[in-house]
Amino acid sequence: MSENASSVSAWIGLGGNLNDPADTFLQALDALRAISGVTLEAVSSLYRTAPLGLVDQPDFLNAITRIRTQLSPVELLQCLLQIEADLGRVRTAQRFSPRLIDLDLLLYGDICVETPELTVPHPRMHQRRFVLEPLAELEGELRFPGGTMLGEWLDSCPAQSVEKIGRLVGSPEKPSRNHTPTP
Ligand code: A4P
Ligand code: MG
Repeated sequence: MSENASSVSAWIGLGGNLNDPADTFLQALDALRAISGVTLEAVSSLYRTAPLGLVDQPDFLNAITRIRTQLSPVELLQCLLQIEADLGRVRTAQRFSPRLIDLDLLLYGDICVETPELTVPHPRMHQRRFVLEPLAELEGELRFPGGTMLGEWLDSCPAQSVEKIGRLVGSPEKPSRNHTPTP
């Protein structure tokens, strides 16, 4: 963690379509909460979503979480990649392929980052209902760096099947392992 860093709100997308993604998400949230310099503030519902990019694969589950963090964007990315690895994610050469868990850094305050290892805001988030709909659930009036409102992006986002299937957690600070979908 950077010394004397002040905290920033950041949004992280969770996605997966192998094994039991909801349980893997709970493990990922546990791992995030365990990081010094990260506080979980909110977690969206769980969504079942049609695959984008490579369509011939199982449906995904998706969710998002808002954290406050004192980590820098790159430090946070390194933590996300480490959590993915610890949870058993194996990267294949094929892009958009099925995965146990994908943790994307969607937004980091109002900051834009453009480096070989990290682009923030996530460069494809505005084209993805599986990201924008959970974001709208938690913060419908969200404004992105550059000034675009979330609602504007949702209005121009391509159609995609995105179904809210239940709550992932009971509270941001202590996720419940009972993730049975609720109406
Ligand atoms: N990277 C750069 N910027 C970021 C960022 N903001 N957040 C780099 C996270 N990583 C970022 O990621 C490859 C590299 O991207 C990382 O090492 C990091 O340095 P990856 O997770 O290995 O690759 P990937 O996820 O297979 O590719 P990519 O392009 O990140 O895919 P996306 O955009 O994440 O899309 N359909 C549904 N319904 N739901 C999904 O969750 N996900 C994808 C993957 C496709 N279709 C989907 C879903
Ligand atoms: Mg990714």
